[in-house]
Amino acid sequence: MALFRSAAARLMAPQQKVGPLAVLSARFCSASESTDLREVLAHKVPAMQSEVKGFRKEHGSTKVGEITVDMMYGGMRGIKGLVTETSVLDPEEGIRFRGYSIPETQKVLPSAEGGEEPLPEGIFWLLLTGDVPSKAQVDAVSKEWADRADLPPHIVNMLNNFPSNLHPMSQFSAAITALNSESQFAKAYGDGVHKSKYWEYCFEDSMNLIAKLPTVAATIYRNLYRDGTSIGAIDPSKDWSSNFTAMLGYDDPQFTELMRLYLTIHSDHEGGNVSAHTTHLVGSALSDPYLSFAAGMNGLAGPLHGLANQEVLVWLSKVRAEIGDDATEDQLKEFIWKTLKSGQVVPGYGHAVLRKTDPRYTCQREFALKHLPDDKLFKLVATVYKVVPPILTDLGKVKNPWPNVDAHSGVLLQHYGMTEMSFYTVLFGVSRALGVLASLVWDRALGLPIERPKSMSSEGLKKFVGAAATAA
Ligand code: CMX
Repeated sequence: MALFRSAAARLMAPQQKVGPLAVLSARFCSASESTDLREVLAHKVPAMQSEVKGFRKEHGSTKVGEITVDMMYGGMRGIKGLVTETSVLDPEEGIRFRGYSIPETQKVLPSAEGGEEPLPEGIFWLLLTGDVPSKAQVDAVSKEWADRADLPPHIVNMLNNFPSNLHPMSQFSAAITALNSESQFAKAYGDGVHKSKYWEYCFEDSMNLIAKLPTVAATIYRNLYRDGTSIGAIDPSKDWSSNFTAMLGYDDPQFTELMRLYLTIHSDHEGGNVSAHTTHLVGSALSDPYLSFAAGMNGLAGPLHGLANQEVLVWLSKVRAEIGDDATEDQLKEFIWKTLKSGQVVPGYGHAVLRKTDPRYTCQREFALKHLPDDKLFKLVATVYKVVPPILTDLGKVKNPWPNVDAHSGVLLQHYGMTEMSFYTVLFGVSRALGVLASLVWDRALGLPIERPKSMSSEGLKKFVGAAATAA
């Protein structure tokens, strides 16, 4: 079905294009070469709208699964209840961004001059349009984001007045909420814009918000960890990550390369994870993109989701404090059992969907093997990778004993001097904007309605399945 055919397949086999899509792609060839992302998208939206309309007309009542009582009590695990165009997560293989695996993404997306890692501007283009962008298209996005990066004074004042004991994620989310003073979507809605135009305002807000996130994040970082020193001016000739690392106060080009990789791979993980689902849910009430994304960030700030990258470093620091840098496998095993017996999870391990090592972990490990093979903390992380999965498997209840993305990100950041672990989830958040806001634009383009699943009480559910009434 054309709707679900991957972009990779489309690009790799252009001769196989048939039917209306072939005609459309030929007709819009010049549009697809445009460096104006909004224009490229404007050509795709009507085609996708009519494709979805036709698909729903023909297959709208086709069943896609069944719901069990356990799924309802069990965090809706496995329920297929959302449509997300930007990426799909396979339990065995991991994430595919518009059809591309992580290694493929690293290969096909443009990189910076002299660099090897993909530019996050490219993943945003890919997630939003389904097309691999050219270097000229990616450069145009870098320029647009640099032009839109300034913060209004009330946000700077707000950030400068937060107490230093307010967690960076709370500061990040609060600033994003307050940025909705700039929302073109909210203004257009208030002015009575026609709903067919919602996606255009959602796109503008998303571009502005993404552009401003590094400035917000760097201001938080400088206030908390660098005595409030100035973030400096944005350089319009630099890419998004270069400007970000410069604002944070780092000048090592390898750290900027790491940031490009980091911001690319954390961007999207299909639609059901807490940050993506929350952004989508809140957006479905036509809350503007700032409010929707801030809500998603409050979910990312949970220790079972994005905050796990901070938790991993806290946990590793405890290992180092208690056992030292050169922990043996036996010492580690003992420490892990102690963690489990005290009723805590091993952070960075397990996943609600994945059933193998997260390819986002693997690609960060490859980066470490290439650039910091002798780093002591990396060696510790590598030993933890050997020791944890058999123990979690022995527990008997953990569905996925393998590491996720958060098990590896902190060690890389530490190597380049970013030791402030409570800031790590903010970096995750800056990246996550690329995926969830690309999805939000499509939500509005496809006219998805307010989300409102049905809930039941235990009593009602028991009656429904014919179980005995509650003893109480
Ligand atoms: N350590 C110890 N126990 C774990 C575990 C871990 N890493 N992962 C799962 N379990 C336990 C669960 O707590 C659950 O125990 P109970 O039945 O006693 O409640 C049991 O194993 C079954 O859980 P599951 O079905 O395997 O996992 P879920 O889908 O419920 O949860 C996740 C997934 C990620 C929340 C869980 O694996 C976890 O808590 N991991 C550690 C935190 C973490 O790394 N989170 C980051 C995930 C990636 C991200 O979103 O950024």
